[in-house]
Amino acid sequence: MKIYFAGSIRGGRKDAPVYESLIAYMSAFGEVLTEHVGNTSLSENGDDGPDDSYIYDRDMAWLSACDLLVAEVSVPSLGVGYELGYAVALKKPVLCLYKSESERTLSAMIAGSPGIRTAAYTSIEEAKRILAGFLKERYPF
Ligand code: 6K6
Repeated sequence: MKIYFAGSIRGGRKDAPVYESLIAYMSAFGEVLTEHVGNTSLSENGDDGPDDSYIYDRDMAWLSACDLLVAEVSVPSLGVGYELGYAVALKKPVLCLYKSESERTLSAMIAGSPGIRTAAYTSIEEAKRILAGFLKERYPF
């Protein structure tokens, strides 16, 4: 199973440790194509990395190749929103996780999309349980 994980980079790296932990958990179920999203030493700017058109082309190729997309959307990100819309257009199964304590209300374009399953969580353990249910539903082991 090829899993595309989406999380904020230039939108802000506050939740990078959460992404890291979710990616480590999902790696037991399949291949996470976008492991770098959980790299806690990645800066918001990425000036020392590959250029933007290289990143876009590579990520779009991974998005086309993935079996499903999981996003953590507590920190709003333009890139994650773009990826979500693209994955829905490709009819990929999509799960969006967000922290229930978040002071923001999830965008209606995410919460209202019939192609996106959304789930709030209060702890990493709960997020992992939701993830396991979503992944096993599609790929029973
Ligand atoms: C490192 C630091 C900043 O930029 C980098 C290298 N950039 C990226 N590398 C890989 N994927 C990226 C990069 N920038 C954005 N993405 C994709 O968009 C990821 O798959 C994330 O899910 C999403 C984050 O978008 P922004 O708008 O928060 O950056």
